Amino acid sequence: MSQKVAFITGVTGQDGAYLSEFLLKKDYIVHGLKRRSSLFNTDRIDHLYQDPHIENRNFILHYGDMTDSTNLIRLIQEIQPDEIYNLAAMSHVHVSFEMPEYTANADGIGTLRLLDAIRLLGLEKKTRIYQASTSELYGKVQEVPQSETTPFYPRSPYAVAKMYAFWITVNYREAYGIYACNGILFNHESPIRGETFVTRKITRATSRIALGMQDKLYLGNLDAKRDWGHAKDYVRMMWMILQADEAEDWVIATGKTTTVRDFVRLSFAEVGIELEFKGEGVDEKAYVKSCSHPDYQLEIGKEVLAVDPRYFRPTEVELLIGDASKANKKLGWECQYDLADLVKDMMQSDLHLMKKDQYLADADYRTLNYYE
Ligand code: NDP
Ligand code: GDR
Repeated sequence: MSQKVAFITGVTGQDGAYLSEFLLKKDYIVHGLKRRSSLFNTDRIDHLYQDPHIENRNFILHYGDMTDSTNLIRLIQEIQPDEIYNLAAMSHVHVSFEMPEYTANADGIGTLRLLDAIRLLGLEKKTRIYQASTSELYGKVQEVPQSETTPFYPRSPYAVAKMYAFWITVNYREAYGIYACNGILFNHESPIRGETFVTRKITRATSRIALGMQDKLYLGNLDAKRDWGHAKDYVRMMWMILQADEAEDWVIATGKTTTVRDFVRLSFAEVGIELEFKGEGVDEKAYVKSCSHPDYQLEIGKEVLAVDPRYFRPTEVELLIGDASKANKKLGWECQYDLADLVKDMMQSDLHLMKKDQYLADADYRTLNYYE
């Protein structure tokens, strides 16, 4: 049988990197869409890089952008993919309030551009497409846990753009018979999660604080609750969704929810530091209560966390908890990582990275000190 061909948009992102690894292991030829940038932006996939001068490569990158139809049509014509995974997006909820029009264009209309390219090129029967939909669609709480039948109530320009993408995917499936599916994925994290999402911001800062490289962590809403899984479990499900007999929409989640505050507690616990939270709302702070790890000794009573309202969102999603029983039953999908495994994995990786940073700083090399 000939090798399957996949086209991944957003290949340089967290999920794009894990999905590329996963598909290459399954002997796919993987094509990825990357944006032109003034600096290298392929850190997460550099280990998969293949010299363009060698023949028969199975990992091939192309320049492009979700806002450029001609580019997408040409690439899909050239690649003739069996499967498209549309992971590209301006994916930061808070930033989408600053860039609503661009977010609508890339995340909403970008999806239409891909679907319409399939139709225009007559690939309706050949090419299957996965759309990266999101638990942000549920927004304001209507029902818990949230499943495929829970109504949507988006609460950000990002979620509204993703709602257009969700429905245009359903529409092209129904109107043109394209095998097009939405994976409604709840938050999933990993050691290569973008540094400005809350989990990674916390594990990076916890590592730096434990190593004496940073005094304090500033966060926004500590009460928000998220259903956090590991990205490695979730990319496996993206593939399973496109192998199912019928094109459908699927919720992927762990079924457990945790506050941002408890994620902070768990991260500090990984370096043996117990925290005490005091105060409420914008006045809430966290202090070191005890240190049990010989390598990470901070002053007892030291303030290590404060709330900064700049991280509050104009409209917030307070509670997400998913019901993935359809995927569990029909596709046999199950998580291999729980929250404790996830926090451990992220903390181990960030401690290692921050120690490297510290080493470079001690040797008088300039280090990047930006932590939003
Ligand atoms: P990331 O932010 O890590 O990656 C996003 C990717 O999209 C990057 O490769 C980025 O490129 C690329 N991208 C952004 N804008 C454009 C554009 N205009 N044209 C082409 N490429 C673009 O996201 P994740 O990997 O975490 O998420 C993958 C997808 O899944 C996203 O669509 C996200 O909205 C969605 N999702 C994510 C969840 C999560 O918890 N991680 C949960 C549910 C849905 P560059 O590297 O150059 O910035
Ligand atoms: P989210 O992820 O908005 O759920 O979107 P994020 O990690 O940004 O926020 C989660 C919750 O933490 C609260 N929070 C903070 N968030 C950030 N980024 N920075 C802070 O300092 C901070 N303090 C508190 C937020 O208010 C929020 O309630 C992610 C993205 O990956 C989307 O692309 C994806 O669709 C959804 O997950 C599912």
